[in-house]
Amino acid sequence: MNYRFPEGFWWGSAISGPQTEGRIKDDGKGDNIWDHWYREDPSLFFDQVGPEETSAVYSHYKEDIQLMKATGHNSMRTSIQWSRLFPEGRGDINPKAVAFYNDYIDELIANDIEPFINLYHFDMPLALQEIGGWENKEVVEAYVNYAKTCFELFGDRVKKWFTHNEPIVPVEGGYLYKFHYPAVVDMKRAVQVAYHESLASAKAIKVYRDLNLDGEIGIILNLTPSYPRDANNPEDVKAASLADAFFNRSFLDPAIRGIFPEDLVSLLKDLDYLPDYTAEELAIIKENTIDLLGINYYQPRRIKQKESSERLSDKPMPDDYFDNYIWPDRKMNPYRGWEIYEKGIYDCLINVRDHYGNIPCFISENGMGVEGEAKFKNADGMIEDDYRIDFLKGHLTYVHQAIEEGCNVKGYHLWTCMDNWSWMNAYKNRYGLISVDLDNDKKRTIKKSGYWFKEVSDRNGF
Ligand code: BGP
Repeated sequence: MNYRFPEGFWWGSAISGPQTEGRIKDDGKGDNIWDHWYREDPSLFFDQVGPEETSAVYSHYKEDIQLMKATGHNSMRTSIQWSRLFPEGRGDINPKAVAFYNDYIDELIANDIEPFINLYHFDMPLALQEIGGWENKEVVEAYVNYAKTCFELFGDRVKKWFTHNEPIVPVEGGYLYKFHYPAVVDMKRAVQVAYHESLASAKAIKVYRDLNLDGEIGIILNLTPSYPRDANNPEDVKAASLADAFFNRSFLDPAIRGIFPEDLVSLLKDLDYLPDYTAEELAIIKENTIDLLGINYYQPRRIKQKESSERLSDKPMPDDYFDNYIWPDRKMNPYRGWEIYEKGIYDCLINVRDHYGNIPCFISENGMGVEGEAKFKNADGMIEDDYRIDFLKGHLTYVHQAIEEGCNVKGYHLWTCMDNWSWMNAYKNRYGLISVDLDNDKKRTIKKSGYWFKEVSDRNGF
């Protein structure tokens, strides 16, 4: 074996409630922004597959947990759906949701799979979006109440909590680049949303600590290391650093240091785009930082100084400060259109070691979405996804190196366990260790990578 990981390493995968559970009649779930957006315009979604369907984990979780075992999970992350627990986002609780999550959590634990629970995975309850979603401080309060309810209901058994998954994504998707509802382009509003997400996170952490539960609380951030085209060109370096401020440090700094990055604050101040905030809120953010960081890594960001005069909007946008650069040597995942750069995972970890106090962390998502995987099925009906195994090996080798060099990495979770519904891309790109046959009653079949992953987990290395 070439790469052995530390004792007790977390092996598993991440999923989310809205992408896997599905809805069934009388389950009591309320609408969230995805239910609403799909109803409004199904054509926005690949093959017009919406969020009702997904992989029907709500009714299949018992057999799915057996599949998690069979693919080597000792831990897994999912999210509670806010609109399942509170159909209106606040007010009355849905008792069927409580029963479902209790049973799901108990079943995981009974099968020696530690549940990591995330509270917000892009799924704003519709009733709260109607009053402005993350733009409204009332929604921050509703979120804190939802978080507290989850800690009280499930915190006796769940020991790892996360306040958000990729909080920059609702900012980008909903308020800059139109791939989440409400799909507006307005950087001032985007800044308010981002600020309120950080505030909500800190307030939830405070509530968690006040409850004195025995566990840890963190956040999951998608980090995109920003590489300048030319490291010797100060203009490229400055542009890459601003991209890093917008998309990485905007959440890393408040989550771990309790403050916002100075360069970003001064840029927003110049634009008169600082959010509506109070000194008391800033103190809450300062005092309530995370215990544990989840890092989602998919792709790097390659940046050069602004050269094109093209603007995405007549109002300010992050893209006014940099241009994306296409590295001629890049290796692509052509299906998702993302660069595959294995060393990026190492660079993220070294950055956390050197600039964020080497806080305990883990890889909370990393994976490869591929379209048309059915063509890789062998005679027994198993998908032979050797490309995914190569992808995993490439990234795990760098995770191992980072650990050797002192990074405080506790585990590796792949995106994802079973093929699932990916927002506007629906089921276009498949990421799972296990396939889901949508034409055949959602039949689950372990892929070659699933067996490979089990072996790695059993041996704690490869
Ligand atoms: C991450 C999200 C996941 C998942 C994954 C795959 O950003 O946390 O929810 O969707 O990306 O990306 P995509 O579905 O866009 O291909």
